[in-house]
Amino acid sequence: MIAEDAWGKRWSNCAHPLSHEFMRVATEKESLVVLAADEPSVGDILRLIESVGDSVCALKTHVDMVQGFNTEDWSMVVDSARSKNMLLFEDRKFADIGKVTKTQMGGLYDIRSWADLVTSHSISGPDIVDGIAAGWEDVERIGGVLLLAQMSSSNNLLDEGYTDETIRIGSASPHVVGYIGNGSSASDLKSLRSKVGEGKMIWSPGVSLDASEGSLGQRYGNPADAVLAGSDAVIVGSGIYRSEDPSASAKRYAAASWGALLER
Ligand code: S5P
Repeated sequence: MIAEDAWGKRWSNCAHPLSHEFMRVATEKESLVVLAADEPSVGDILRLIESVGDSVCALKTHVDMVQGFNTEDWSMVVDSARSKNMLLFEDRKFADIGKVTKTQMGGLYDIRSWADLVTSHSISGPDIVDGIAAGWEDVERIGGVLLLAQMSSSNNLLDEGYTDETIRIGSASPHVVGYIGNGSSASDLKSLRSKVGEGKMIWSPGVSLDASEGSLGQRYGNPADAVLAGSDAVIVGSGIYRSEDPSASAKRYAAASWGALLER
């Protein structure tokens, strides 16, 4: 199948090149899964990429949770993900003023040099997106921002007015690829999709095929329901890396999410 047929209106309306890159990879792998590789060791992340890379489209990292971080080890993660044709997605959840955020794209982790996508809060206003883009510009790379429009955690403070303002910021910026939506609630996702329209992606964490609740306030919904409600990617962490057979588990999430896209 070609990406354009699988994605329909989303393909023709999403302008950012990275959204097309994602849709192409997803079509090739028949998977809408983004792996949340929340492991604090480079060795564990590398083993995970090796075992599940063929059925996931992007590697989502929290680089600041890696113990004993160093650039050399990290370049192995980057190379390994690239060799498996995965996008690199740093879930940094930036939240500062624009100029500080620009500097934070560099620094110890040098996110600007390897990440294709990053997450950002919109709490500090629209300039944060320009700060992130300026970081990529400094190293002559193109990247995309996913703004947190909703969250999956219980009792979070992102109310509907906040979501609406976040979409307003995102719509006005060519650097915003899309939004993080609450994967634990199909109705939240439907409402988000109706506000966002076809021109941006929605990626959803808070999905599981087995659990309805995670630890420390995480909530889960069904990944196929999330896609049917309008989500374009399901972000899966513990459902894959904590399972006894991560490779088999990743394939289950891939099949559930891809099947739902075709149904949609
Ligand atoms: O609202 C959110 C936003 C994000 S990006 N809720 C989330 O859980 N996330 C991220 O998704 C979180 O940082 C983690 O890496 C992943 C979910 O992990 P899981 O183990 O619960 O699947």
